[in-house]
Amino acid sequence: MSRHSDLDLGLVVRGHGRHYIVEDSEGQRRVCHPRGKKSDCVVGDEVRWAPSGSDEGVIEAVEPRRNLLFRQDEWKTKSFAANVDQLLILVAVEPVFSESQLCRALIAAEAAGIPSTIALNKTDLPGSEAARERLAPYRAMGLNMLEIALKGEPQASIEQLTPWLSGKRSFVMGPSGTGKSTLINLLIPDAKAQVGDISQALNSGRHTTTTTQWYWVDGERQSALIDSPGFQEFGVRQVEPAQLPLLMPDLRAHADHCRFYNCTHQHEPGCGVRAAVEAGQISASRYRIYGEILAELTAKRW
Ligand SMILES: Nc1nc2c(ncn2[C@@H]2O[C@H](COP(=O)(O)OP(=O)(O)OP(=O)(O)O)[C@@H](O)[C@H]2O)c(=O)[nH]1
Ligand SMILES: [Mg+2]
Ligand SMILES: [Zn+2]
Repeated sequence: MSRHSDLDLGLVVRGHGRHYIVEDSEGQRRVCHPRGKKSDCVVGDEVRWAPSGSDEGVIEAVEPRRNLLFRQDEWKTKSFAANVDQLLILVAVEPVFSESQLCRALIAAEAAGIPSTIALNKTDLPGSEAARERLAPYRAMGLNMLEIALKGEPQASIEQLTPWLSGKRSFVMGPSGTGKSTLINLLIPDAKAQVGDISQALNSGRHTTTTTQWYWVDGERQSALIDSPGFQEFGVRQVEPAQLPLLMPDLRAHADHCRFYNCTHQHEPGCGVRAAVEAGQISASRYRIYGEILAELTAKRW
């Protein structure tokens, strides 16, 4: 038994720089400070905590994690959340999403062992057809895909999402302005997550999300949604170069057919992946993005 196993278990529901909001087993939330200098908990962590002062607490230990979703850029690692059941990657018809970022989010989730769903939001806007076409390779890969429109008449979208969210802890991720906080507010009426108004000029009074935050969907605290700030950069430097094709299901399906067991699918003769690209079984854009990420992972750092 660990030294702290007599302490209460709490759930980290929000991080604020050096302190955290921890929810106890009764659902009460309080500010907690990590013991010592290291503050390496993330939203979703189970922690052992002890009361301090009248209404605060001290985090004494972080319980072992089931999984950890993070990105690793060139110089820093950014943890998103721990112990989540599934990832909802929200993209939108507008702003037009970067396919490279979408691929990277999927790779990070696959590396963490977390299943993903892609939802295309704002299908009420013109341009839906083009967005749908760009997502065709992901549908063909067998990913769970949803199409939603959260503004105006969102009822049909909510009905589509609800069974999928039920009983699960879902992390909602995606570029800025895709509707993550809008979704949270629709499913959790008292969430009051701030929603950005895209009609205003960039950076002038836009209410975009700045911290990752945990919301319970139901009173029994079985289903949770985790809102997160939109990202721009998305490094996957935690991945070994040889692992990369194995984290991309469409490439993985053809990697067994390569002549060389250590094929990088770049220039080698008899490459099953390149043959599949030429045959139209792997999308040209996914293959290009694979090459770009591989170059990043193998580049020398000076
Ligand atoms: N037309 C249309 N607009 C939408 C839809 N869903 C959300 N929006 C609008 O998109 C804008 C951005 O929505 P948010 O929910 O703040 O986006 P977010 O993903 O939380 O953005 P960040 O917090 O910056 O990451 C707001 O003006 C919403 O009203 C939709 O289905 N259709
Ligand atoms: Mg937001
Ligand atoms: Zn190959």
